[in-house]
Amino acid sequence: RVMGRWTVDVERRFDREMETPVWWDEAKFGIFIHWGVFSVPAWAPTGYYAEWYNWWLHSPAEDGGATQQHHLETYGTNVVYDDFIPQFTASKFNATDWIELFEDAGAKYFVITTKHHDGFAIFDTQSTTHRSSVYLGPQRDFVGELMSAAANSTLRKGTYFSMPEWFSPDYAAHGIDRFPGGLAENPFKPGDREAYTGRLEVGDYLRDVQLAQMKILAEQYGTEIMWCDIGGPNLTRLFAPEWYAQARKEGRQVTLNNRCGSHASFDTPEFARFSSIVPHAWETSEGIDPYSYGFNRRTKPEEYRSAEVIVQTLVDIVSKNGNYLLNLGPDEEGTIIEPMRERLRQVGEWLRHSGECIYGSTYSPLGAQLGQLRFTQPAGGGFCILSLTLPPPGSLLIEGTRQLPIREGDTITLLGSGGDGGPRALDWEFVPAGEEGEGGVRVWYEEWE
Ligand code: FUL
Repeated sequence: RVMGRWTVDVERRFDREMETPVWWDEAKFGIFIHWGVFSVPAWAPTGYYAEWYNWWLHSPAEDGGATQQHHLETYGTNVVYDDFIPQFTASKFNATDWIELFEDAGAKYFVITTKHHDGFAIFDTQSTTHRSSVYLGPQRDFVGELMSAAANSTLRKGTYFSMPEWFSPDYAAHGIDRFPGGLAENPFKPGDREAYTGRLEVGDYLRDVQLAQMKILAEQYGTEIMWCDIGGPNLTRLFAPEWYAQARKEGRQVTLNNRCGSHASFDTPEFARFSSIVPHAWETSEGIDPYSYGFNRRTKPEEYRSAEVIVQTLVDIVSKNGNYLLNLGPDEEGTIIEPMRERLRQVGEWLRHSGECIYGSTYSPLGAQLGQLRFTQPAGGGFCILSLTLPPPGSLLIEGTRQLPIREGDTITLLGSGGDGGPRALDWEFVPAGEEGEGGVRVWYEEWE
């Protein structure tokens, strides 16, 4: 961290319909949770999302028939997706434990799947439908439990919400029959489509299910991020202005992503990130499992992103003005398995000593990167140099004196390497252009900790 005299205000947001809240801009790191009935089979071929289980089951052309084959071998023809509902026991779910884990990881917010494309909700859907964990299976309101536990924490609360219900006849009534293949071609017992367990009579899917549920999440669960998924027919134009107005009245700042259909305030690249600074608000989401959001028993824990890779990704994203929403897939009992926890705690350790270069920072007018180095501008002034790789012990030459706003007398510290885990002051010197290329600043240290 360089403490100098040089700080420039950067314009963080423009060209969105709505601005993101200040707390969201400052938060940088969030935890995404994909959890639901798909956590029971928890299976997909490598490279495919496990939370799409029911989709692949009925779309053999898309995954080479792998899911159908797995299903027939494991469960036979007599088990359909809704038969998994009773096995979604959540018997080990402990909201406080999850919240503590997210805090230990250094996350500042979370977003949980309140209802995925399978239409099975884990909050109280009241009279919109009873296809929910409150009325079926464990008969518990998991979103409610998590929101209550979060109330005693520093975390901001977000709700993932699928705009469509792929297999719902009510959604199909909008002319989008997303049940591929049709029943006749299914090798399974008939009735999984017709049953659509928990469905109630409603007049119109968009008004009586989709919009009504968004209002429930906003008004009764106090969500601060409405993280809609995949767009399609929607009534967000009716939902958003009211929600924003109400939040403003209550002195709260809320936000809605670009998948709700209108009133977007941030972009959501998926398993992807921008390679240069993008000044409007954006957030990358991806799994700790490198192929899936939902828990996939096939993925070996060694394949999970390591703490090192997670920190590198976070640093890279933040240097380009993004947020990082790292996803975990708990199992059907509500357990977040130890290999995931371990990695999260390690990420938290790094953030505890170097978080000042992340939280509340902005991208740097120096540009985002120089080789393996990334730059951010912390709220307290000066700037941060973050190396994605461990430089050899001895010294590090930061090239390009012309761009580097370092002056004689400025202080450079190595965060997390002092005796008490705090910063340690380092010697540094200017290197003139010449033998060592264009010159720059050489920072000395004995060894990396
Ligand atoms: C996608 C969904 O289809 C995935 O299952 C996942 O929820 C991701 C965040 O958004 O579009």
